[in-house]
Amino acid sequence: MSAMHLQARIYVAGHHGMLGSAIVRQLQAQGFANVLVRSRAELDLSQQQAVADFFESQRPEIVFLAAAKVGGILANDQYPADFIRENLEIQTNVIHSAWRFGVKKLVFLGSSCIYPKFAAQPIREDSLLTAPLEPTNEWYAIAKIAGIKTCQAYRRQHGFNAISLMPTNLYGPGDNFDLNNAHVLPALIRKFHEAKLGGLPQVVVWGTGTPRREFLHVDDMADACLFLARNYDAESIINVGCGEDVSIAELAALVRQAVGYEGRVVYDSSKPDGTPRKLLDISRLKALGWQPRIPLAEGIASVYQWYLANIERARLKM
Ligand code: GFB
Repeated sequence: MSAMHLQARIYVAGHHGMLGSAIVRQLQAQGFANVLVRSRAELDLSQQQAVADFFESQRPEIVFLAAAKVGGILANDQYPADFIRENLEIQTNVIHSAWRFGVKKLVFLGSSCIYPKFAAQPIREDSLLTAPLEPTNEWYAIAKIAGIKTCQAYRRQHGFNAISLMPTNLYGPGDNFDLNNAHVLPALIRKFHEAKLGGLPQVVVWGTGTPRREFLHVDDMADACLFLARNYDAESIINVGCGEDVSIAELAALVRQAVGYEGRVVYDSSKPDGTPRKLLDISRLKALGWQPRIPLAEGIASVYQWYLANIERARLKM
């Protein structure tokens, strides 16, 4: 029987984050009865002993490791020490304690930025570590690559059943709308919304508008996480995406339309473009029988509605 049965004790690390909270919603919707969560105040995942104590006392059987320090292109570029250290600490502590205290399956969440900056498109799993990374986020990427290798090493040496999923750029309810460290999609929702309200003549989009990105709704990602926890048991990483990308200019047009803004879009090429293209090859995932459900335009419209309804509690700092 799969370890993923409805009574299994399932720990979601990072349940306040956009992906962690979507995984919790998905587990509850599918009838899992024993979902464990801890806030950062209750359990600081950077503290090795605290993490060990938690695993020893709670004995989860399944772990979704969605806790991470994440951010958009500028935050990655500005805080390299935080991105590499916090991610290394969190994942090392959780993976080690999960193995030590008998977890039956661990699902590690990586990122598509682990692939080389100029990887052949769409990006296959075997292009990992074949060429240099994109400099703006190499610190985060190196930490995530170390997480993948940690999972593989524990599988080889200890027979630990850890799998590593590589999501494309995610978006959805609970996203970060702070313009200093948001990813592009929530940043544009906020910029167009505030320009509409303020009657501003133009919205500034960073970079040249030509980079291409693939966007997956976080509810689709959470669904894929549960699907792969049930159906995937291998050392190799596996990509999770929707198989289609858009240019940043096309994305801006979609968000502009969803928000109903009528002014101009201008580009600030003093801001970095980052990787020119990041489209994942999802043929391995498709072959297992999974596919996404939420089209991009529909997803953007629903996130805009979420933003409007949650403007008070959305993360808006700047
Ligand atoms: O989403 P984003 O910050 O991350 O930026 P990456 C994607 C593209 O959108 C870049 C442009 O070309 C940005 O220059 N962009 C345009 C903007 N306007 C904006 C804006 O207002 N805010 C932001 N943030 N971007 C991240 C990595 O790379 O992707 C992380 O830094 C992680 O490590 C994440 O892997 C998924 O796709 O370039």
